[in-house]
Amino acid sequence: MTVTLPREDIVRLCERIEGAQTRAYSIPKLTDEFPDMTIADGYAVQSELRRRFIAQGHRLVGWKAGLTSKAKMEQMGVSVPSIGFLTDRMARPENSVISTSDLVHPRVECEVAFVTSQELSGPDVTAADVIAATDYVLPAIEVIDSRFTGFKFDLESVIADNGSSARFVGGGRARRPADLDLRTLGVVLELNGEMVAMGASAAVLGNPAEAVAMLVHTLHELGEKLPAGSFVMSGGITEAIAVRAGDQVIARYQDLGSVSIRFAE
Ligand code: 0L1
Ligand code: MG
Repeated sequence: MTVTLPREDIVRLCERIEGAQTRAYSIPKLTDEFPDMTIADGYAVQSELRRRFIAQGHRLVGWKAGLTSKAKMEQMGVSVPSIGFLTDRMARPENSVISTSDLVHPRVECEVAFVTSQELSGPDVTAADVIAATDYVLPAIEVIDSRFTGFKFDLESVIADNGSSARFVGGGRARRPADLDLRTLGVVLELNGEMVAMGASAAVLGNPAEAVAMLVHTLHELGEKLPAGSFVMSGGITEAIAVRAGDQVIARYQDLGSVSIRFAE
């Protein structure tokens, strides 16, 4: 990956993203000002954001794969998956109330999360390696929140915005991956008691473990590894659904139980 922007611009763009994320306002996509920005530039901005958050005391707890299903790629008009980092400040307990006043325009996604027991690294990691290195999988809801005006962006900008990461909630029933067929897990997403989306886990690159392998490959390109004990979100099974204050969301998974959250101002 080739970073083309000078460090000064990477830092300036990171400050723009950090302001929008921490004070919940929308900004134009970064490529409006830097049309030649590359995916590597996007990851350089994301890495600078991670460095700053860690320096401020946030703890890195894992990573997320994004844009890993056809539904998501079509919804957002991109053709390549992305990765982003997860910190303790983004985690929320199951059944909790998530505040919308510190988010711009939140959406929810149903995902399968992996908790690893061994380090994963390198360009050749396979889905089988991921499964062997996974302690357990559990159902999760990701709350994404693009900071770009109208939720409109391109891959370079959204990678800089840490893949729209905002909040994540794990819950339900944790299972050993060897006891499940990770390709055929069904999920139904309910918003205020009505089904709004459904799908099967194969929507995520054929098998969510493939998305985790892709994430490890991207980390390798960035000079990083996935440490043991990481919490990894493998990507939305369905398209993302917009939520607002007052909404109740339940994701019901086959074999993994359910996860619910509420939204309030
Ligand atoms: O988790 C995701 O798939 C989100 C990736 C970024 C694109 C978006 O905000 O929808
Ligand atoms: Mg997601």
